[in-house]
Amino acid sequence: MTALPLRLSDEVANALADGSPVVALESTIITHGMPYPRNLETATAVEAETRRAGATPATIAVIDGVIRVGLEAGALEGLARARHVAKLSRADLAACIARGETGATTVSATMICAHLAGIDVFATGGIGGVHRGAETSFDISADLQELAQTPVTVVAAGAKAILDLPKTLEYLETLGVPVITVGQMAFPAFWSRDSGLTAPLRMDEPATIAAAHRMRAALGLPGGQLVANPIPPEAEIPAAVLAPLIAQAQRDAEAHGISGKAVTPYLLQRLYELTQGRTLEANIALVLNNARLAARIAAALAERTV
Ligand code: PSU
Ligand code: MN
Repeated sequence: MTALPLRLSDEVANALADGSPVVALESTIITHGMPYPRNLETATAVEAETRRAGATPATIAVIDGVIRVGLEAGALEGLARARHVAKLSRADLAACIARGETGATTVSATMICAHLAGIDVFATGGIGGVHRGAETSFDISADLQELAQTPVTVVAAGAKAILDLPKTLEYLETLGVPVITVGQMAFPAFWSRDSGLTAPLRMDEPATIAAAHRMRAALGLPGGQLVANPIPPEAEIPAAVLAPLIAQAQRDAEAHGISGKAVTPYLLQRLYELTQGRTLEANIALVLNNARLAARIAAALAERTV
């Protein structure tokens, strides 16, 4: 049998052995979602925020063919500074490991690795989804299928607003993925609090979200949950401000023939330029907010006494 190259940091291994709360964090947001050095500052701040909120952070990446769960400062900095790091989803994970290579994990690959390590809760910025024009491009993020298969509760500020959000919600419904908003019925749109769409479920208490997570397992249902946590009001960029800029970024992507894995990083970078950096500030605020909520959900899951 092939040995599983999975290495937990001492801190994460101890927390899991104790049954204390652990929150998984992804690495593609560091390598492909934000520019250096803000990416490194953000990754460090998200880990600190997770600790402050009472959970152990476990940032996940593949380094030299080993799945690392919990990165020490040097490894985090190496990833943040590196250029042309591979972006790993479910499809790429085994090949990267087998070749002894390094790659950043997207939501889908992070869910797989978190589950292998025994971590139930994961915080990110915004999940991938159905892209605009998917009816011709067929561009649908592997994140959605992963939510249908892997039992990890993912806290995000909705799906990224560069996507086709109505189609993303339809697709999640088809796949049987619970979409749960917190504090409001409106499905949030990443940099904005309200997408104009109503979410199928609302749960304001971390304990309820934790109970629903356990109940899926008890029912024998595969897959996780998407917890859609709106960006804090003071950090949001109104959807009306962003709409024309997202359309512009979309046109630019088409004009430059951007496709495949490059689409999301290109659109995020283009919106950063078109908003003079405002989207990055909002992205940082929403990730911190998601880490806080994820820590509370992980704490509620860890509280079980029997
Ligand atoms: N959240 C962010 N920024 C990001 C991402 C999430 O705030 O860059 C990453 C995640 O890794 C997610 C990926 O899985 O974007 C989606 O990529 P794609 O659309 O190619 O599936
Ligand atoms: Mn894609």
